[in-house]
Amino acid sequence: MNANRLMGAWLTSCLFFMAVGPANATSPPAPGFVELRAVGKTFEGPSAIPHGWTTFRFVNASPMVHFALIDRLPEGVTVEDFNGLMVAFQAAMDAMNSGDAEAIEAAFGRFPAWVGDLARNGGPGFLSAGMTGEATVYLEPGQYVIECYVKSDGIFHTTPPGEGVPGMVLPLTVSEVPNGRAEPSANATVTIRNDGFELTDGALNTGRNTLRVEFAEQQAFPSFVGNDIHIMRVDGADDIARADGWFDWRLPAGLEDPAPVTLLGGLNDLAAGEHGYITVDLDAGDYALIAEVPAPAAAGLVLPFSVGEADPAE
Ligand SMILES: [Cu+2]
Repeated sequence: MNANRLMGAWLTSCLFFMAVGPANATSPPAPGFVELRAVGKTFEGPSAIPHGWTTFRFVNASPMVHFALIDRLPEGVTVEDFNGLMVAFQAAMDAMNSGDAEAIEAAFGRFPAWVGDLARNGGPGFLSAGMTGEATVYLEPGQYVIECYVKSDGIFHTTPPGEGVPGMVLPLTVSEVPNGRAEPSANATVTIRNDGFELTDGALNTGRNTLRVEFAEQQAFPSFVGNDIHIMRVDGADDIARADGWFDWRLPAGLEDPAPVTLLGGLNDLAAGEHGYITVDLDAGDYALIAEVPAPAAAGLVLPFSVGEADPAE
């Protein structure tokens, strides 16, 4: 957009603002709020934001399940380096699908040494097609990427679709400028330990909930994943078992779109001792908290819960 068109757009928005007041749909998000959209297999969102408590309103405007994991890049690692790592992950996945032990070892051997230094900084959890989720985390100034490694036809969304074309990876610079946002308050708290979720304060209800998530412990699985939390609907007796088999990205059907259950968002990994928030609207019904780890039920990282009145027709 050139300068004249920018000025024109600015004037138009000023006139519109004067005409209809602050409720107009073109208002930028309030400080500390970011709108992130999943469109096809790409993210749309800002490239730079101020630092502080930040709510990511994640709009899944695609026909696929997605999530938005925020990684802080280690010092000296570029977004291009990160996209190179995504190529290595796809090679490892392809080798695992072929069952060739030598190829698997070779693929993992090509991972850069810094892969273990990627710092996870939360971000919105798994969200089914067409839904909107909200997660709030504290972001320090730094260079981040937001990634989604759900698979479609065995290909991670993060895998670059062509030379120099990034996959579902959105670079995000968090500046030294503070956003001034106060920390949210919550109506319930869940504490995550390595062997389970525990509701440690308050309760989840029908309607809007803000759930504080305390990462009392964090762990590193061999598949590079750790403790996190996602909210799924439980519509039938087998739903938890179906989800349990889906949450291991190393399996051919693992994290493959579509998910076998409806996913309402969540909060990706934070370090031990840190906390963040999930905001979610719940209808009366049955749900479960579940982690994206291999065999979450056996790991203890599934917690069923219900809200509201039981439907007498069921
Ligand atoms: Cu995705």
